[in-house]
Amino acid sequence: MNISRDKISVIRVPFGLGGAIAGTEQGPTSILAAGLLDELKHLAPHGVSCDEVRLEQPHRDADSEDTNSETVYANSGLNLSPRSRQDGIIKYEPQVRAMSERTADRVARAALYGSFPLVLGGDHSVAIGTLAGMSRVYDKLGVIWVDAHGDLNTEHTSPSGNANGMVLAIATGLAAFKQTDIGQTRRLLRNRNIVLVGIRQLDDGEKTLIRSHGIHCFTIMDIDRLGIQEVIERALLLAGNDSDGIHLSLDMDALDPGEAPGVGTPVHGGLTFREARLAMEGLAASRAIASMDIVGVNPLKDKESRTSGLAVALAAAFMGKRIL
Ligand code: NNH
Ligand code: MN
Ligand code: MN
Ligand code: MN
Repeated sequence: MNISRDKISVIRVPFGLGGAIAGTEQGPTSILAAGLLDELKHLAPHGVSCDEVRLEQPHRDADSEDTNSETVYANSGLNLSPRSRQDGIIKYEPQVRAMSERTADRVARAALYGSFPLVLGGDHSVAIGTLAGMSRVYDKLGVIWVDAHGDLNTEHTSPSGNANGMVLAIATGLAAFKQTDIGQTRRLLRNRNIVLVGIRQLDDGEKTLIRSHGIHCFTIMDIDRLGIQEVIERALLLAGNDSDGIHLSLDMDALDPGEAPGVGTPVHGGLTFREARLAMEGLAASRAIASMDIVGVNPLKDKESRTSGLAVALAAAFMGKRIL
């Protein structure tokens, strides 16, 4: 695989209804304000385009009770108040579907024209759209999922009902919400080409699923033991095995909240910026990555725009910026 990044399509998806708290819908604006396009201009010889997926209802109702889930998650993944969850429900499902369908169209169009899709979220549910769009163009897509969380809940195992925790269950056909519902015609992701990296908070249903479905998972402790470079090399082999391209999904909560505090669901003990940058360089060097999304920046929690600044630095490192 030798996939070009000479031309980049930045696709802004200002959608936050898939996450626990409001604010993430402002992620694209804050990442652009932190200077993304200036960096990319120097790195993409055939140019950078930037446009936005239009959404009808990207925001919460003012009287929404969703903020509940935030405190719940900060403490533990399990101890949930009853009203934050209803079995079998995906919160804001119609909005999530509409957003993912439009995102998929935009991503597929960029990929078909040989432009590298760089999707800016938004909460992680925007990746439902990226994966659906990429799977229209690539027959055998692999995924490297850099995150504190597994995002493998179905609508039945989810402790929150939030779509951002269900993306990979949807993309692999385990959830009731199917990729075919949003215009995907080709095969689904194969479990053995899914690789999670940086994981440190899994719900019980997710643990069971990872074990029973052969999904690869490098926890933060695996990174401590092996080193990030080795983990990335292994991840590329696993995600790339019999694949024709790999989607890289970067949830900024993979980083340690000490360095990247501006995320919806912070979990302590995360990647350092140095590890994340080395990961980006290693991933870029393989030329197997066909698309990327950067999600989870919540400007309302991002004092001094630290997290959006790191998102820009990581995107630039991935696109080829080097210290020397
Ligand atoms: N696992 C939890 C859930 O299903 C939290 C998911 N939140 C994330 N995922 N930020 O990356 O709701
Ligand atoms: Mn059901
Ligand atoms: Mn995530
Ligand atoms: Mn996460």
